[in-house]
Formats: sequence, structure tokens, C-alpha cells
Amino acid sequence: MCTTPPGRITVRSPRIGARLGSGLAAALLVATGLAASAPAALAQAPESAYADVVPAPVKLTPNAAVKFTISATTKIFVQPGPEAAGVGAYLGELLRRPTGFPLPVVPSAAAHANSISLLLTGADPAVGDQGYQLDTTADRVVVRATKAAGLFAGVQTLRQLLPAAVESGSVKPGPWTVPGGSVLDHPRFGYRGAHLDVARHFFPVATVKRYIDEIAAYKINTLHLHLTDDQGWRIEIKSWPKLATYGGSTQVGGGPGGYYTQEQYKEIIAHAASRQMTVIPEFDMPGHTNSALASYAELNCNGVAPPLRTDIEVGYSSLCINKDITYKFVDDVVREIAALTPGRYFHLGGDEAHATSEADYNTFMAKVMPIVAKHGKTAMGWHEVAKAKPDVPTSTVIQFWDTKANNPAVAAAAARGNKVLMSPANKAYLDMKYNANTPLGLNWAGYIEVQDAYNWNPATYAQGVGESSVFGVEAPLWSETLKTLSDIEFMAFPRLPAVAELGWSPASSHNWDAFKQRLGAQAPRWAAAGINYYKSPQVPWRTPVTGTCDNPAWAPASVYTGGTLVSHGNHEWRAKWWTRGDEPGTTGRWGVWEDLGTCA
Ligand code: TNX
Repeated sequence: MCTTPPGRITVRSPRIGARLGSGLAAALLVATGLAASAPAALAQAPESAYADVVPAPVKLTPNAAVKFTISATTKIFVQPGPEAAGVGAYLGELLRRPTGFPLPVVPSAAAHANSISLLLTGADPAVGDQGYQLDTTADRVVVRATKAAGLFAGVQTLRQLLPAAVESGSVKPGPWTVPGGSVLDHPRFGYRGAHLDVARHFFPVATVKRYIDEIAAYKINTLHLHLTDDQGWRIEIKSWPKLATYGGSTQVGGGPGGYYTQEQYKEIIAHAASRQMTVIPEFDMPGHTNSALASYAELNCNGVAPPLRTDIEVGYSSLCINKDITYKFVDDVVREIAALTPGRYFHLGGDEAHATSEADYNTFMAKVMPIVAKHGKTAMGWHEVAKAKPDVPTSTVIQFWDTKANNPAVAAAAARGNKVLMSPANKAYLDMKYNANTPLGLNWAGYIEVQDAYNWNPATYAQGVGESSVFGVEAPLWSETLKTLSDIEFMAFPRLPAVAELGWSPASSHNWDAFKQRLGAQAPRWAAAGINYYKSPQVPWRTPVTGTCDNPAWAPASVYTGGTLVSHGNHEWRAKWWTRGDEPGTTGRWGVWEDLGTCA
């Protein structure tokens, strides 16, 4: 299907089989354990615990002696001013849905009883700009930070300390209990990104917003939108209208494609901002430009527009390096997009320009870097830009997507002072298949099971790129094979949280055995939120929350006819036929109760 361009050849050994064995065994152990000890285990509600939070916080001090329960009279207090108010509004929105409580948001500089307070005072200075402190006592929850980003991160931790049903789209019974204790937390890297390719397949605004919501839960703070590629141009450019209307009119496989109007792009940026997330727009050039070349004949050296493309080949297109109009085009695109983009960075791609000669590539980068600067943005580029001569400015962030550790051009750029964003394709690429049977995705960088996505260190992976050169981590999601939100989710979950943890948690806490337990604890949350995910055999998934416990409690002396629903041992059960005295969860003589799942 895809031609393998030079530099992309990675041969993977079939190590997957060996690991599958132990993963399956672990999954079986979990399943057997549940079945054998059902009544005893069911008597205890699966408590949300500090130890389950992803990404792992820096410091946890649980206090099992106390807990706080959100009730119909609880209020959300926020530090007066716009910063905390936005996070308070978000928290209210998040909690009202599953609790059905009014949870008014009230400005106040102090913490109060029966409240959740979001305060911009009194935080331990160690929290920095993005960290937070979270304290839960018997009568209140207090989140303290120095900036809205920190409060937002604290809210994400609080969310994971509440029962999984907090992710439900409808009102659930609760109780909405937060275990007592304290968290002190701040990120390892300031930049934790997710990239989404909306060019190969176009995704509507609602899908992008939903993905933003899902990844914000794991403290991802940057969305890199790959807005243009050979198969489609996905955003309105007013000075070059055909880019979107014609260049955006198809996609991989020949579907109708689509594009964002500038208003819609602003809507995505605003939604991301409400989740403390910055959008980085990418316009890939000088290669990956067939959709632009097809839209405007004058951008081609021969003056002839090629046809639109719907296949997934790479490396065949190039802007015409020696025409002045090329730089007018780039200037217009950067100008219009920079004016709409509050974030500091503009990503100009630069990858796989196999149809551009080395000399032309150098000429192009030398002309285009100043255009980005002229419009007030700092450039980012895929790691090929590190080879450009003259050297790209040291402010340029180099995005490493190699599969091998030794990339001398990137090491040299790091030595000159450039920061490097780590997205090694054989670790962080969410579009790689998990294994040979994965129905979606590609495999040119190998298969990436969850453990592979987690087991690497951003600060030691690339030679010559140490901790101080690492800008952060990013998980790219290319969409050659992905058509729907459900496809996106299946590739991102559970690997996106793995990369998110590499970006947030201290290197000293890196531990696969501990991480896979935490990850397993996310399953009931994803089930409640309706997130599609890959049920990796490497992870001990907890039983998803599917039942509700608002049915009458099972009573030994009652007679039940088939179909009756009861609650027992924190599970919901359905009687299969007439029964009396058979305890749900014991097999009974005929196994009369069907387990509909745990409920929070
Ligand atoms: C390589 S990674 C690409 C993309 C493809 C991706 C598929 C990079 C900078 N370029 O054009 O979509 O592989 O995995």
C-alpha cells in the first residue's frame, strides 16, 4: 500500500509473541481472581485511589482516616479573577453532569467548609507554573497553584480520585467521595503534546474538541494540528481560497474531505484554551504539498496543476523553490494563520521532502524561517530541518521522529542550543499497529504495544539530546487509516496516557509494573465516558463500570422473577429466572444471576 521511503525502513523482530504470553497470563489471573472470590471481593467498592492516578504525581500522602463527599449543597469557590474562574466553570460543568448537583461557582479568596476551592495563593513554590497542590480533608478539597494551568492539572487529578462514574454523561447515584490526603505535583517537561493529522482524513470540529477533552484528562497541554498534506488542505486561507475549497475537497480513499473555516479554527483554539491547551498549527512544506499544488497551477515549476491525490504515498510533491510566488504564498498563509493563533509556535513541517533537492531545501528553509519570525512566531519543524544549511535559528524546535537513536544532525542542533521535541516513531507514534492483528494503523516503524510506548526515556533516547535539550514529548497520530473518533480513540488509548506519563511524571517513578496497574484502573473511566480503547493483554484491566446501584438491594427472603434487577456487593444483577435465596455472585444451583457489572 504505502511505499517505504528512504530512512523509514525499520525491521522489527517478532518479540510481541513472547510478551503476549505473559500478558495473557496476567489477564487470566485477574479474571480468575475475580470469579473465584466474587462475593468477598464484591462486598468492597473499588475505591478510587491516589495510587491509580495517571500520570503518576510527584508526591502522594493519602490519609485513609478521612474522606470528603460532594453533596447537593457543595460549592465551588474560585480565586477572584478570570484565571481561576475559567477552571471553576470547567470543573462545575464536569461534575454537574454525573452528580446532578447545582455546584455553584463562587468567587472567594479563602477556602470554606463543604466546598472545592481553586486558589492561586499559598501553593508550595515547587509547583512552578503548571503544578498544583491538592488537599482533601473531611470537609473540603483545596487545589492551590500559581497559574490556571496548575489549577486545571489539579482538577484532572481530583477527577481521577472520584468514582469512575464521574465520567458518565448522565446522572448517577454516587456517593461522590474523594479519599483524604494530599498531592504535590508538577511536570517533568513543560511541553506535553498530542498531534492529530486532519489532512489524510478530515475530522469535524466536534471530533477535535472531544479528542482535546480526552487528552486533557492526562495533562496533555499542546495540540499539534497537521492541517495540510498531499491529500488535503484543511483550513480556509482567505487570500488563496481554492486551497480549502478545492485542495480540501477529498481525502485518503477518495471521500469528500472537508476543511475548517477560520471561525471554526478559532473555535477549536478557544475550546483548547478552556482546557489549558495550546494549539500549534502545522503547514507541511516544501514536500507534502500536493493539495496546494493541485489548487494553484502557478505554485508548480512547470505551471501545470497536478490532480488531487487520495493514495498514501509520500515524498513526491514539492513547492517550486525558485519562484517568487512560492514565498508570497508562504507569507500569506503564515500571516493569516499567525494572526489567528495565540500560541507562540508555527510548525512548518519540512519532513520527507524527497522531491526537493538538498540545495533547494536549504534555499527554502533559509527564506521561510524569517517569514515565520516576521509574523511573530517561533518555528518548529520535523527533524529534517536540523540538516538545513545555513543552520536554522537556535529558537527553532526540532521534532525528532526517528526510529534510531543516532541522528547526528539532531545531536548537532542540540549542541548549538536548539530544543528537541521527542516523538520517536517506534515509541510515540499512535498510528502504528499494536500487533499484526490490529485492524487500523501502519507498521513501518514496527508494532507498538503499550509497554513499548511506555518503556523509553525522552532524555536518553536520542544520542546527544539530554534532559536539558528536551523540549518535551509528543504523541503523533497520523490518519491514513483512521476515519472516525472511535478509530482515533482506539489508537490513542491506552498509549497516549503512556506518553503523557513520560512527559509529566518524574523519571524516578518510571516503572512498567506500577504503570500497568494504574492504566488498568482507567478502564472503568473510559467505559463510563464511552471511550473506545484497545484492551491490551499486557494490562490488568479493572472491570468496567457498567451497572447502576439504584436498584433495590437483594434480599435473601424475596422471590424474584426473571428479568428483575437488584444491587448487591456493588454490582448490578439481573435474575435469569425465578429465584429465592440464591445470593448474586455465588453460582447458585443454576447460576441464576447475570452480573451486569460494578457500579461506583
Ligand atoms: C511519516 S512522521 C510521516 C507522515 C506519515 C507517517 C505515517 C513524518 C514527519 N512524516 O507523513 O503520515 O509517517 O506513520
